[in-house]
Amino acid sequence: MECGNTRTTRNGNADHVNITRGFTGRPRAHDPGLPPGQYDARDEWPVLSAEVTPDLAPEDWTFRIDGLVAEPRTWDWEQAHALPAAAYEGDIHCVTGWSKFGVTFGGVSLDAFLDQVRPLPSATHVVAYAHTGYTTNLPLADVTGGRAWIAWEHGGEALPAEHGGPARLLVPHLYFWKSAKWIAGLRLLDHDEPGFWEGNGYHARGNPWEEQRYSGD
Ligand SMILES: Nc1nc2c(c(=O)[nH]1)N[C@H]1C(S)=C(S)[C@@H](COP(=O)(O)O)O[C@H]1N2
Ligand SMILES: [Mo]
Repeated sequence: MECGNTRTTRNGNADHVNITRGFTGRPRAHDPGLPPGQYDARDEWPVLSAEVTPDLAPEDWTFRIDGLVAEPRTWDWEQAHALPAAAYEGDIHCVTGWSKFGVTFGGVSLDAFLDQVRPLPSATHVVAYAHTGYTTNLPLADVTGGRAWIAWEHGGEALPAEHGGPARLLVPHLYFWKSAKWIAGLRLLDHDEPGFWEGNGYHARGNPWEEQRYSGD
């Protein structure tokens, strides 16, 4: 976690950092911004989907939060966009090895949604689920405090469908499989419940700085 904070500070200077890296030709594997075992994908942004990309129009997109909350609720596209806009500029890390520096996403902080449903004190974990059925579990603490977003823009453009558009979950301090594409909702629970990859041997939390790739790491 201390590494995550260091990165956040550096992220304010992402352009400078990238230029410096290019001029010095520093070996990518030694870049202190890269979590262990990761490489810099530079201009590549691989698509990793267990499902076929759904044909989901913004008018058909909804986002729901239920489970251990005082007031379960569903937002449509317009209602979600009425919440305060929030952006992320920083890095993302896929468990298959690629990382990207200085990516920008736009959307709304998950805190803004959670404030409206008011999580109960008993809530400790969430299962995020997609409109396609993909699921992933996270500690509630990992999606609060300004560290998680519902994102519908990338680089100032609408998020492409193959990358989760109209909207995806973004939890960039954890491995990117936690950032469910085509996000449909969060269910708040009083226990941890493995999602799709976690049920197939991947780590329950997935902190890239501690290289939590597989269960037991
Ligand atoms: N719905 C859904 N979300 C998903 C996935 C998926 O297969 N389905 N793959 C995860 C994984 S393993 C990664 S690395 C990222 C990939 O996002 P990208 O395709 O935009 O790079 O999405 C995550 N979210
Ligand atoms: Mo991934």
